[in-house]
Amino acid sequence: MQSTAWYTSLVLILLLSAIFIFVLRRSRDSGDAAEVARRAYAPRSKLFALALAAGVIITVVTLLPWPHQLQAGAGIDRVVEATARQWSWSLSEDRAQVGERIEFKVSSEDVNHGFALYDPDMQLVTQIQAMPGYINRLQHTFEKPGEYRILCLEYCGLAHHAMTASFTVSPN
Ligand SMILES: [Cu+2]
Repeated sequence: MQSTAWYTSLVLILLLSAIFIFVLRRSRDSGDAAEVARRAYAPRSKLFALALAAGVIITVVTLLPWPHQLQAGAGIDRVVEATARQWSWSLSEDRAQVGERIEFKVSSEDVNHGFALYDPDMQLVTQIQAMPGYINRLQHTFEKPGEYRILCLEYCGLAHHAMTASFTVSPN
């Protein structure tokens, strides 16, 4: 993506430079400054309309896949409230099905904790901060069934290591 943007910029810079040099050369050839200006400015309104149309089209096309819909809660199949406290998790639900879009609403009753979701192989899948006074939303779609673990990922006191819960994902 970055190399595409880089090459596109490079091509546009070269094109602009060529136009600039072309106009500069033309203005030297002719002594009539008004005529040169007229010829140079004539394509401007067309170019402006073209740039405007391109701008609108590019904006619409690139904004469509943004996750605004998801942030507004659309497309969520199941909401799980996950509340942290020293030193345990309380989950409003502890199971889901493969393919469901889950939204974890994560909060804390006391200090900062870390809500970390591990798959059955104990690989970190996703995580978010659990903070008192805030509800942090974490969306995830489980792709494989099994017994997932929720661990605290933020040191929160003596029994931090014991702060675990399980979350079961069944095949659909
Ligand atoms: Cu902790």
